[in-house]
Amino acid sequence: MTSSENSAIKNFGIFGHGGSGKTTLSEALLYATGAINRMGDVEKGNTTTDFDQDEISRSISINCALATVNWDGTRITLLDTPGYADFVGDAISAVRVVDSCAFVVSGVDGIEVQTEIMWEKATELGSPSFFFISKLDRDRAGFDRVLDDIRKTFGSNVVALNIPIGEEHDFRGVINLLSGKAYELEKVGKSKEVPVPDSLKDALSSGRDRVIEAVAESDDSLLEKYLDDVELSAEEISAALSKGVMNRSIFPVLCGSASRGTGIPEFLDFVSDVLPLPWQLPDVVGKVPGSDEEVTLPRRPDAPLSALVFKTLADPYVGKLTYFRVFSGVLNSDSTAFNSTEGQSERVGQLFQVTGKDQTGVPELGPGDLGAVSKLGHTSTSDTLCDKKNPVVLPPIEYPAPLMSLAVEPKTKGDEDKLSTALGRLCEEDPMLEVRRDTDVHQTLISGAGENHLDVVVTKMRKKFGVDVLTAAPMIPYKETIRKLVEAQGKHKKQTGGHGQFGHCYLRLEPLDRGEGFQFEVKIVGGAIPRQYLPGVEKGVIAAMKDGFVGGYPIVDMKVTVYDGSYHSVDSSEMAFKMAASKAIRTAMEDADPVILEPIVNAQVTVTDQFMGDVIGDLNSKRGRIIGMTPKGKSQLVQAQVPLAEMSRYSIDLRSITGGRGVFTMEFSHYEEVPDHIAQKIIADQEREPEES
Ligand SMILES: Nc1nc2c(ncn2[C@@H]2O[C@H](COP(=O)(O)OP(=O)(O)OP(=O)(O)O)[C@@H](O)[C@H]2O)c(=O)[nH]1
Ligand SMILES: [Mg+2]
Repeated sequence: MTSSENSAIKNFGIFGHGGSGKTTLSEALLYATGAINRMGDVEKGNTTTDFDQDEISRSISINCALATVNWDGTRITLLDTPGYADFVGDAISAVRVVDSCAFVVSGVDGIEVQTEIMWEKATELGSPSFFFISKLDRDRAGFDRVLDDIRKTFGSNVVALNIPIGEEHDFRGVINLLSGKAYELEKVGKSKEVPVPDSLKDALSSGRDRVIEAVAESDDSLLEKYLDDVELSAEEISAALSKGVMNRSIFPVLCGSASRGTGIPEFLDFVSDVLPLPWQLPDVVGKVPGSDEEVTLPRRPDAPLSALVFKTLADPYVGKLTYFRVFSGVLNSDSTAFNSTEGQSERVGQLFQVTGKDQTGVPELGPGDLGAVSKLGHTSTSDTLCDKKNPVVLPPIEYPAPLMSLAVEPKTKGDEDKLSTALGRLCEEDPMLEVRRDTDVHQTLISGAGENHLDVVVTKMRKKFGVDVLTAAPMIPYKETIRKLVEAQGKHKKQTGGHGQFGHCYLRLEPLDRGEGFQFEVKIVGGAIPRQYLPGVEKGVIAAMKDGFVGGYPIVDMKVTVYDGSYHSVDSSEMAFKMAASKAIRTAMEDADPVILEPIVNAQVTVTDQFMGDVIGDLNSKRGRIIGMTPKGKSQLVQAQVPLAEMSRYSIDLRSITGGRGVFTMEFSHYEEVPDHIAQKIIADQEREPEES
């Protein structure tokens, strides 16, 4: 293997909605190139790129997975990505590190949300993109209908390069519109040339006209010839097609059936003939570490190294495996690299080319290569590896904020350390997972993209790290406060044989503004309470405030003044004053008009106009206050303040209102009083729920 510019290297990622057929397409491509000698099936759990146990048991992709194959002298690396929204993190990593994007669209279901979401990412990055209409062998599959759908959604420069021969169960091959040749499936992944069926001759000629028109339009010199009715040569067309794909003025459409293998050799021909080579793409742009100065690097082997880590597998037995893509320069096995994100040198051992779970040792990886290395000490996902003498940091991968949280605790007492080790490892390999300790409610919270994501995390903790956990909805950190100035006294007096106990104080409680916390003031005159007992008073106040009054939530935003009291020269102690102060607080609370406070979040919801009304209606029903609506591209950004308690399942609600087309973020804003009827419900729920979940 070599990274010279003379050898053809191509890479692309496969994106699309959940279940559109990406993994089956990957498998068919592997089979057709001879990389595997038996075609696996997602449902049987034996495909190359869905090798993880959780993927096998759920029959969906959860991780992005690599495969490197050879076709017609071109080394092709493909990256199969997950399509379900809960696992979008790995698709977002993948789109950053591939040169081109293949979008798989089901020939039955057409364009679905996740395809649009990933299309936007590819557009932001300027990645050459094309489509594969899959599952054409299925009942109710319709090539023309779906092609139309793609054109309507993504624009008029979407052009079919292949059209199908036959429909549904009779679907048997494709016609290449440019060569005008027809191919039928001979056996899986292998086709033979056949005469163009008479019934498709018109479609071939009009389809071909369309391609040539699109190609001519993408190139000024060709357009002139075209308008002058000069016939364009095959070479001119093919060169202009490649250029048009590279600069995103043409989005080709291919088609087939991955499970039967139809259209697969034609797909591979397209990849090796049309997609850009890594060094044809614009230079990589990064920054000098710790500065805003830009660095540009040509995507060539003789340039300084730049590579981006896009995935980390933290296997408790095999150790850590780091997946990266080389953009410029060459990384050699048994060398060193500089992690410019962390400012640490890394010893690099054996480099691997990866296909599914199999690794093949290689001496080097160069521009356009995606591979892996094990046992890096300081490197995590999104880090840049480079040459220490020419340091550069590539822009980090940006993941969406987590949308849903769960509280977790180990089933077995004493497993707390094991739990935190497992969560630490899982965070290393999963950029969409966040873990934090909520000290208000004493819970460990895991946050992720949705229910299924968190379910996979919990399953991994059990199967990979041997920690069984109990999960619960996160507790809402309610607080309490008072609304009236009150005064009260508390006396603690006990005569038990010898030494007695005596403490006595008068306290004044005053409400403070939201967020002001707790203030304590001493206004004792004439030594009514000797100085050494005052810390006892403050401790008693703090202890009683922690215990709460209405619902057992900590009392906040209150000023307490101790202004009088009495003592006993023998029986008084700090402890006795502590007891007295706690008692005074409890008595005072009775009359202080106490109330429960709840956290309010700022929520930002981005949706298209059609869902605005429903989203706002739903936020209103959640006791939300809409505070703004701003246009944001084709969508609207709705800003609202909503009680956190109403938002715990918002990712699910928003998904069902918008069919997955809405996104949201939220962060804590402030505390507000809970309305009476809600407060009663909080207290009732609390009484019903046992302590342990
Ligand atoms: N008939 C037919 N079924 C297909 C074809 N491609 C995929 N399928 C089936 O469609 C289902 C989903 O296929 P996958 O390849 O797992 O789809 P995916 O896009 O990888 O799904 P995620 O990775 O989970 O997003 C499986 O049951 C496949 O067997 C096809 O060309 N024809
Ligand atoms: Mg898949």
